[in-house]
Amino acid sequence: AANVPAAQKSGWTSFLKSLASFSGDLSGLTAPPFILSPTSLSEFPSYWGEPKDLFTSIADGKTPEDRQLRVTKWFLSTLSGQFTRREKETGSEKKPLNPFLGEQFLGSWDNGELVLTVEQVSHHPPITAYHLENKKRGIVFEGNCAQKTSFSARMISVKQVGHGILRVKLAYLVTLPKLKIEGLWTGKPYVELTETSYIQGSHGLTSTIKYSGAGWVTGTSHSHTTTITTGPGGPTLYTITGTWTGESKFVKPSKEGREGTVFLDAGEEGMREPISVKPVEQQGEYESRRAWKAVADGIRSGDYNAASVAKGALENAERQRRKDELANGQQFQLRLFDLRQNDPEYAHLAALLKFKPEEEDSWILKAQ
Ligand code: 0T9
Repeated sequence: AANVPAAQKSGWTSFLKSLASFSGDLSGLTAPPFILSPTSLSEFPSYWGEPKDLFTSIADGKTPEDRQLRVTKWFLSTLSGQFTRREKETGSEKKPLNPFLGEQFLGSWDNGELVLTVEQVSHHPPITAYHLENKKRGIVFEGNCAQKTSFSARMISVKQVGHGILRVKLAYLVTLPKLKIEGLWTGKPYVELTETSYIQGSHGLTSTIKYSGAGWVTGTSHSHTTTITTGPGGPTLYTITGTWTGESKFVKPSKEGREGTVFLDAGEEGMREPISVKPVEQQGEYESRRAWKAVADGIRSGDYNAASVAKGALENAERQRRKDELANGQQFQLRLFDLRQNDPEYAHLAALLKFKPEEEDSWILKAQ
């Protein structure tokens, strides 16, 4: 494990051992300091809003086909933020902070025109709900995300549970890709995407995104081939292939002489803008960066003892809150979202996709 600091080698080895005998929710596992991130998982939905201009311009789509292409382009352009940002900036994927129940992450782009609202709606298992909206343009992306992790063949496999629904005149169901965390043995974990995710429009068009990476012999990392068809398994209107970190082009079969032209350059400078968040002093008590400040400061400055003391204090306070709620016979109340079971819009879109949702995915969280 060449990338593990000498003093943390045994910690890393025992972390990998604990992984091997573990499946389900990794968030509770204790990992050595060098792999800890000062950022809470509740901040991750901001990746959906970072390509803010591509998101907002979905509303300019003239036809169902035009909009399907725009939704697909925006989705693909979020992926490098979601899955390679930490590795690019710090040299490896890191273990994010595990959000507490009711934790909030609030921020915006374009002086408050595009607004993100996030609430941690479950702690065990961790589930995050998010709502991204540009009111002026009449466009909303709302959803929930959770993960199911397992360990096999020297890597962590992560199945994302949850989905997003995008509304702009019509509705789009966005399913989430599976991921693998590789590079564990060398102490430099990184994410690769696998299998397939979909974008199903209520008008019937389907985007099917097939992910692939660098294999033993061939293949380029972070690759995808996306088709836009008239429904699942229907005739292909467009085929797009490339990498979700760089360029993607239209290839055969595609319409209107688009073949060979560039669809998206996800590596373009400035296409993803980080979210703006209030200074910590002005944040509410449940907001992520305020609540985790002492922990994050400790991780950033290398004072892991301070980080772990602060983390323990936060976790104990949370445990006490749950105990008090139980003793008083009251349940924790979500502050920003409502849980709705059996959302009919989701059921309709999932049926168009011929997709059988798992039970834990059949509900949706709506902003209050
Ligand atoms: C939703 C995203 C998700 C969250 C992260 C698996 C992971 C937690 C979930 C799926 C976002 O929209 C997209 C990106 C990255 C995902 C994280 C990558 C990761 O490693 C963590 C897990 C829980 C770990 O921290 C594993 C332990 C660590 C040693 C690996 C670096």
